[in-house]
Amino acid sequence: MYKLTYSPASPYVRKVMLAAYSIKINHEIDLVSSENKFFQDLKSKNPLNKIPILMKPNGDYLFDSRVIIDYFNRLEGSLIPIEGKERDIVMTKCALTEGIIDAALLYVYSNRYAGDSKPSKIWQELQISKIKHSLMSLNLNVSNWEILSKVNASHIGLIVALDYLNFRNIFNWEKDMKHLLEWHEKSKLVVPGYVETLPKD
Ligand SMILES: N[C@@H](CCC(=O)N[C@@H](CS)C(=O)NCC(=O)O)C(=O)O
Repeated sequence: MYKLTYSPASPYVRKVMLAAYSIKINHEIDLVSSENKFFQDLKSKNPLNKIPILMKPNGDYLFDSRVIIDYFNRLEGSLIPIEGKERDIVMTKCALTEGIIDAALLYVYSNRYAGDSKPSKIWQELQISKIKHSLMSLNLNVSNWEILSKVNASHIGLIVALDYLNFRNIFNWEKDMKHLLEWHEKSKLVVPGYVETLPKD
């Protein structure tokens, strides 16, 4: 069995889990949550002290979510094209969705780690503007994101990013982004593990 550091709210963990569902290895993964005594041990494998970390059955471990998904792709091959222009396109799309998730998390952390001060409005607005610009661009180009045969890593990234924005009430994109909303409504029906991995506190 694989072991995966787990938090039900983490968008990066969700990406990994959706990738695992997609290549049908979700049943081979033991989710190690923070109550488990093995959690800190596993987490300490990453000096950055971040999750997710995946431990393979042979004891090797991998982080971060991008590296884990790349590893899954080598097991099965449908998540990221192996080479050529198609690979560049999917990787670039992944980078965009990753950037949205990163900005959303930086926004959440600006509140969570403000201590006794007020969170920086400038910082928060900067993150929101990155999210907003990205979603506006996606709303215009979402026809290029259609899930044709199999779900790939960029579809997973976008689904996770949109759900995380809703989950943390960061930015109400559904109101103005009609095409993106249609994509989301349609895509969530075909992404394996979508409901099982919805974020929760
Ligand atoms: N680039 C990393 C980001 C991972 C990340 O930031 N995880 C969050 C949880 S959602 C975390 O561990 N945060 C704790 C921290 O930043 O100290 C990935 O793709 O896995």
